[in-house]
Amino acid sequence: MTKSSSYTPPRVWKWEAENGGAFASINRPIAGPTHDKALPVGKHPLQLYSLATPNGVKVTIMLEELLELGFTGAEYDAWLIRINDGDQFGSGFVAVNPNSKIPALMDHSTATPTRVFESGAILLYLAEKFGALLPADPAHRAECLSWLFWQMGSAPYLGGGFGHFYNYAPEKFEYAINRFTMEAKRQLDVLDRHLADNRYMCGDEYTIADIAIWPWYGGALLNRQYDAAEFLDAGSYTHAMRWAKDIDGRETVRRGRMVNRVRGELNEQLHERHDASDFTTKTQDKVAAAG
Ligand SMILES: N[C@@H](CCC(=O)N[C@@H](CS)C(=O)NCC(=O)O)C(=O)O
Repeated sequence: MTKSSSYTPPRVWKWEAENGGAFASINRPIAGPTHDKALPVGKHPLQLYSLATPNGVKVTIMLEELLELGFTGAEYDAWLIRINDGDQFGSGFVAVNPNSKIPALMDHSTATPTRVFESGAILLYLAEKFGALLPADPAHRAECLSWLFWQMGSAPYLGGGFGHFYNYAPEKFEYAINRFTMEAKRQLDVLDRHLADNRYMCGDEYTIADIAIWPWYGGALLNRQYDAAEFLDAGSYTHAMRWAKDIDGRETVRRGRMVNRVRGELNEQLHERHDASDFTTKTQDKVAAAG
């Protein structure tokens, strides 16, 4: 047991100061825009406003998968939203997502433009729009949606719970790390047991369930998040690891991970994507070389 904190909560909490930690400067207890700023609109029907976090790359992987399958209507412009600079609080962004979080999508191919926010809703919207990556028969569709919504409910414990306290919090709180490590490992075991009998989350078919789950849980297993693979004993989840590596080998995933990425190797960063050729001509190393 860790010793109890000396902090006694006041009767009514007040927003007085940043509370420390990696994202302290953008955390606010109120919603709504902080400034006026219109969003740019490009030439394609789909306009994505995002950043290459696990929630963001779900959508860019989905769009790259759809394009690879030949759905030209899935062409998109991807605009960079720098959440550490507060771009998500601009009036234009808040009009697309009142929750001020990436990813957010506008579909201009509909009679009046359609806004979609929440990564799970965006995946489902795109799967239904193009009739792809979501099984058609009711039983498989139910299984796929069950895992999609499992991800939406589970990942906040991995990211906001485990990742936050293991990596981002200003201090290492043993109670919080233990609590969320317990849950993160339980979730990895859920995946591992399921993937022992299934190639993908919904059997033999690669679907939006894989696209939703992989960036979070594949990312943790492949040590791309929180530098915690050893701490979580990632190698012991052999079936989930096999699945994580399998999906990591997809060319569509490689491309999807590059879009709106602002960290890591320059040749893996494509800050904005407006055309398929941008992957070879406009990565950040080429931008830097061009001066
Ligand atoms: N449930 C949402 C979560 C989105 C989310 O948390 N986005 C983060 C980045 S991964 C964000 O935009 N954070 C900015 C902020 O909290 O101000 C989804 O799946 O779309």
